[in-house]
Amino acid sequence: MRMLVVAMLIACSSPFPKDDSQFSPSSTVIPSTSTSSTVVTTGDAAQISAEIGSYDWVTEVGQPVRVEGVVSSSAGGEVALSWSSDLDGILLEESLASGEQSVLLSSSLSPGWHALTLYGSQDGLSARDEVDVGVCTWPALEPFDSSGSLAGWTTFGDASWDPGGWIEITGNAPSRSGQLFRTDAKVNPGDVAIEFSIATGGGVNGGADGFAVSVIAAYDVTELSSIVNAAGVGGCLGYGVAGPCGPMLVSAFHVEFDTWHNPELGDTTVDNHVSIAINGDPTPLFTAVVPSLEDLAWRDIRVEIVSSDITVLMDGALIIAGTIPGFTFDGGYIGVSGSTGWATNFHRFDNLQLYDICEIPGTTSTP
Ligand SMILES: [Ca+2]
Ligand SMILES: [Ca+2]
Repeated sequence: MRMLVVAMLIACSSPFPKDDSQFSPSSTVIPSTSTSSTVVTTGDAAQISAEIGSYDWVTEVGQPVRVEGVVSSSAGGEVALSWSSDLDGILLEESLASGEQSVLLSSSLSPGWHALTLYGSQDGLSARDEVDVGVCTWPALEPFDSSGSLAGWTTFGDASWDPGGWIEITGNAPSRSGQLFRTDAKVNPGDVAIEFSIATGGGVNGGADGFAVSVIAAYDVTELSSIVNAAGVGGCLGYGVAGPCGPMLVSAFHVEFDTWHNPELGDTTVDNHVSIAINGDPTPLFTAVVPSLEDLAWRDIRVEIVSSDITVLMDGALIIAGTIPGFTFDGGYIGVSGSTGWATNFHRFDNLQLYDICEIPGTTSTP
C-alpha cells in the first residue's frame, strides 16, 4: 500500500498564498514490472509531492512570467508534470526526473488573474500546487480612426477630427490655433511612457509654428479650460501660459515640435526642433534639432519620464535624454495644441498610447 501525500509548501514570497491542495485517495499500485498475479509491494510507503517555489506575482502583458516548481516522488524515477492556468489552459507538459526543477516561462499569458497549477503524477499518484499570478495590461491605444474617438475628449479652437483617421490641430491655414485634451480621465502621476504619432508640414511661407503634447495637472476640467483658453498662440504653440507667454503658475509637462525660430521665446536653434518644456513656459530645457520635421511624414514618438529623467525617442532613435533637477511628474490631463501664423502647416496627431498604469482585469482578488 502506497500512501499519497501532497506537500504544500507555500513560497514565502506569496502575498496571498492559497491552501487548497487536494488529497487524492490512497490507492493500491501494482508496479508495471509485475507480470505475475502476485501483488508486489515496495515495502515502504511512497509519496509524491508538488511544490511551486519562486514565481512572478505580477507581470506586464507580453513580458515573460517565470514560475518554478518541483515534483518529487519518494520512489524516484520519472514524474509527469503539467502547468496550467484557469484562464489559458495547459501551458506546459513535460517529464522530468523526480526532484528536478521545472520552469514555466511564458510571455503569452492573457491579462487577468491566473490560478497557476503545477500538477505532477507517477504511477497513478498525483499531487498539485497552485499560486495566483497577475498579468496586467496598459490602457488601450487610441487610434482616432472614427469621429467617435473623440468621446471623452474636448476640442478647443480649430482642432478637429480628420476623416483620414487622425486629429488635425490647426489645418493648413494662417492664424489658427487649436487644442485637444482628454477630459474624461487623467494621466497618473509618477513614472510614465507616452507614445503617439505626429506629422507636420505642407504649409506656406516656410511653415509654422508647431505643436506640443502636454500633460497639465489641472484640478478639474474647468481649471484645464481656463488654462487652455489663456494659452498664447504663435510661438507659444497653444500651451504657453508662463514665462515669455504669460503669468500663470501651472504644473505641466510639454514636448514640442517647433518649426519656427522664436529667439524671444528661447528657441535655441533656427532649425526645426523637438524640445522639452515644463509648467506652461515654452523656454526649452532640452532640444533636439530635426531639420526634416516639416516633411509631413508620420513620426512615432515615445516620451519616457522616470523620476526626473526625460528621454524622447523618434522612430525608435533616442533624440533627447536629460534630467530636470527637482522635477516630479504630477500627471494630469493629456492633450495636444498647436498654432499657425503668417506661415502655416498641417499639425497632425494620432495613435496615443499611455503607459501610466498597468491594470489587472478582474482585480477583485487583489490584496
Ligand atoms: Ca489613426
Ligand atoms: Ca518656435
